Amino acid sequence: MSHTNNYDALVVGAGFTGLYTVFKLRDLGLKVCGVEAGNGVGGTWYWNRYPGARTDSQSYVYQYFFSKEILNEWNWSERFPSQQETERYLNFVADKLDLKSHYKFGQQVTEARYDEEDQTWNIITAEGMSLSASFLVMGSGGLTVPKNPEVDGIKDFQGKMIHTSRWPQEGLMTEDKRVGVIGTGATGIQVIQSIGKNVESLTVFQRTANYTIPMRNPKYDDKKRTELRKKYPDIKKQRNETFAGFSFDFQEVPFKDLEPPARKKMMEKYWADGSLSFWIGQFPEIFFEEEANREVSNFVKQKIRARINDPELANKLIPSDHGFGTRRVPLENQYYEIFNQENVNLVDVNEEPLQSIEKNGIRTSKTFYELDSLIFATGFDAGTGALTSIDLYGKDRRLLRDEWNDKGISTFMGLQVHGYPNMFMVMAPMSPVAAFCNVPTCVEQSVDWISDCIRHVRERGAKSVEPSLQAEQEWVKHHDEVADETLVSKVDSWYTSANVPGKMRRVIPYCGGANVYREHCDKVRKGGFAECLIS
Ligand code: NA7
Repeated sequence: MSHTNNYDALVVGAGFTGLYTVFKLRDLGLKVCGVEAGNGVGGTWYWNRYPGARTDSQSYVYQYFFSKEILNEWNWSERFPSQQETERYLNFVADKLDLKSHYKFGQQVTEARYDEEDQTWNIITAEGMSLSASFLVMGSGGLTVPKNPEVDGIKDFQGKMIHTSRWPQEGLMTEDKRVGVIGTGATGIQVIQSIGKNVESLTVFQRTANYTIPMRNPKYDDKKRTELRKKYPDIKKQRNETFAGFSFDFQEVPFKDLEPPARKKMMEKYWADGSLSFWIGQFPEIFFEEEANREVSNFVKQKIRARINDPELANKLIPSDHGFGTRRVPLENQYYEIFNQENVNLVDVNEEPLQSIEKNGIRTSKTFYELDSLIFATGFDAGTGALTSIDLYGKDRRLLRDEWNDKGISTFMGLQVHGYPNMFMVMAPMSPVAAFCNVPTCVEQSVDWISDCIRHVRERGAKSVEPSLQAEQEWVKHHDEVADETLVSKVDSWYTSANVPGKMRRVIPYCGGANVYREHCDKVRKGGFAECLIS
């Protein structure tokens, strides 16, 4: 085992969070080491290389805004960039800022342990590396640990079987094959619409139908890019001031003040935009009021129905057990048209439960589906997975996994945990970036806060910082109160931890808005981190 003990900060992950953290902490004068399980930078955009993977955020907001140079030099080719383009962008940033030289790649962290005497964090990787530093920043992502379906016989399947987030670098041939896809969330939808045209047959196993919005994804030319660049100062400001960190915010006229035809007109306008603005940029009432939610849900249902030839099939593809926007709304591109093809079959696993995976297919309660390839688009142990899948020990040998299992998830603004001094997290539970924020917006905000906190501690000549138990409990209370008011909290999804059997139910993302969250964080910073125990 190799030992290297003289870092000031360890940063786990080389995605949007990790890269910016390494940059910021290096700028602060810290000796920083990044540790990444993958063999390159990208995080989510390194791992999720399944067919059709792309962002659901517009490229002009889904990027870093801290560097004018990067904003000026990087040229997006379309409104919603693909995985490949986003991965290239993050490589461009890492090369431009010379961040890769700070990383140890191909190192999977398995343990992080706080040594109270030395006030240092020690981490161990599966590959046998051991590192230590005063500060630990977990930039390991909110959707990192894949969750396979709970079906017997997974190991028996003899064809190609893969979780979407572990797609091989060299690709996976699905052309002219009999392919099964389990899962119809944001990922399943992108896979299905991408491979559906070229496979011999596609069997989609659906547990919950989702609402979707048709993506409008024009290509960008130099003229368009110049036009967008002129808007970057405004967009930067808007990102910081809006509910979800986008360049749009909820429209201001209350739902009830508009007559139904005016509401319909409004919905058509947002629908035509082909972005998430229909969800988190239109009527905020959809998150709180059943009636408003029903009307918007019905609008979307009609849109979906109009595209499906067979009315019975439409009934299956239209959500019936939750309202619009209470789960993550994916953007789609010709998703429903795929189901009009003869070689595509939709299996509702509520009517026809999955019984077993066998050597050459899937058995349901009704029949057997022969398959050459099986794709799990079954999501992640969201929010907590990256933190609880490793042995993360704080003070008094507390294991985070056990604490969160026994007492429930608890964090201070999703950034710190009491009892885990000098550890910071981004995209962790109880921050908006866990789901209700355009990722780079909230990543920059959170990392700036972390870097200010570390600077503050060092300037005071202190060595250790953690939130007080009281501050953490107050945040949890506030988080829960805000969440309980929403319709989101009443629906099963990864937002409510309901997708992982046995996981304690709790809303994962902060639902009060990225803008309001920013104000909370700023207040703590301006108050000299009085909510923290610094020694
Ligand atoms: P999601 O949104 O968690 O979707 C996972 C899908 O897999 C969803 O349709 C699940 O049904 C389905 N699933 C999971 N387990 C099973 C079993 N055992 N049987 C049948 N179906 C199952 O993950 P994604 O990867 O699509 O998206 C994650 C986020 O990435 C997304 O929100 C974006 O922000 C990017 P369920 O809905 O639980 O009934």
